[in-house]
Amino acid sequence: MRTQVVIIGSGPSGLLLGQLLTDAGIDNLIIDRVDRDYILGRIRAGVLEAGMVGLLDRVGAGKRMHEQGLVHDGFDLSFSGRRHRIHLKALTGTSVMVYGQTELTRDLMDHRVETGGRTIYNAQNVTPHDFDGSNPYVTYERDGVTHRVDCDYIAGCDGYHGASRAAVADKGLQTYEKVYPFGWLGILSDVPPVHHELIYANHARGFALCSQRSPTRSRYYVQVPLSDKVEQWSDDAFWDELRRRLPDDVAQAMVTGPSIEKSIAPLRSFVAEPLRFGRLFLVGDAGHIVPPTGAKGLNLAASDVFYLFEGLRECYADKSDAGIDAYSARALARIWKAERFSWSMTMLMHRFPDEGEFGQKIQEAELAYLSSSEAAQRSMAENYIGLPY
Ligand code: FAS
Ligand code: PHB
Repeated sequence: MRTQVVIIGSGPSGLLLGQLLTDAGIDNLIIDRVDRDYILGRIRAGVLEAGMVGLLDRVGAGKRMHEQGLVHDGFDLSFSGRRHRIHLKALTGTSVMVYGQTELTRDLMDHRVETGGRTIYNAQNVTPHDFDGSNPYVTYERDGVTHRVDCDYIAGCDGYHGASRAAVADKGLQTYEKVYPFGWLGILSDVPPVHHELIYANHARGFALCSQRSPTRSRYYVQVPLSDKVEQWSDDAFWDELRRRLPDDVAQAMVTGPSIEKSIAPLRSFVAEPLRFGRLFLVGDAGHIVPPTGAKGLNLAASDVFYLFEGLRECYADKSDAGIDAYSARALARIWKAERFSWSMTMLMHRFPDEGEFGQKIQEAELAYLSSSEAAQRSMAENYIGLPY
């Protein structure tokens, strides 16, 4: 089999890139190791920057997002028993869209089928080959048969644990990492959100986040020790701990209910450099990870895809490699700014046991300063809505 671009991974990165390529008349094939239902069963991100919204509209997969998504003009910071709203729209002129990654992925999958895109699911041992040369190819096994796909370029959109970054680990890859001493215990429940916007809570007991998926479906998180197992947490224990970390008015207004999903995600900051190795490119989580505190993970995947697509389009349309030559540096410039913001939000909002009471007081002082300084709020707002591509 031959195609122009093989995309490894059918998550948001792979699907968005695949659709942009299809729309530009560039043949592509997506290969994933699991199937559609497994991918859609993973509950992940919830906040979309305008850049991601614009790309979904550009590829014609934004209809349901506009029908069901929630436009948010701000979010609350909760600390020292009070709340302060960060007025995103008033401070930057831009809002964010609250629309679950699961639904965004579903929309892109459905649109890919409607537009004739090809996806191979349940492919084992997907392996990129000869990407240092001009005739790369990818092999995979399925139903006991080994398949080979020859191509011009390979996009590694296979996430943090994928095969793409592993294939270049000994080819001069440099990695930068910070692992945080806690995780996020997340719950999805069909109860109305406690507030019409998100609430990020700093509390001596630990961080909490009130998010949502719709007017009838809520997404909540509490910081937990890395040693915790999700089985240790009953729904009641979760709700009790969440309410302890919120201001009284919010805790009293909280509507609780049974969890329809409950999981613990570890937090890390991670960047791989460079993001290009010959004709193989690392995209999205394959190249970087951010703690979800800044809602940047999914949105960084969008800007990577934008830069890589522009480069590949130039290769085919203008016979120019300028765009793919610039991809890594261009993407990393935006990635590191998002890594910084996600790190700073995580350091500001979470409890670090080693920092003691002094650390908690410093965080509360910084939040009190932030709530009194329009300049500081504008800085937080412009990073949260997403820096320019
Ligand atoms: P993905 O990991 O989404 O997709 C990679 C795809 O590649 C998967 O379908 C996988 O099956 C496939 N794959 C992997 N290895 C393969 C192989 N060897 N061969 C073939 N296919 C392979 N971001 C936020 O902004 N907010 C959040 O709250 C948030 N929560 C998260 C919670 C968790 C538990 C995780 C893991 C991530 C979270 N993220 C969050 C980040 C997340 O949304 C990512 O940024 C987003 O999924 C990135 O998309 P992709 O780059 O497509 O990678
Ligand atoms: C979510 O709704 O899952 C969510 C929202 C904002 C974040 C992280 C996660 O910063």
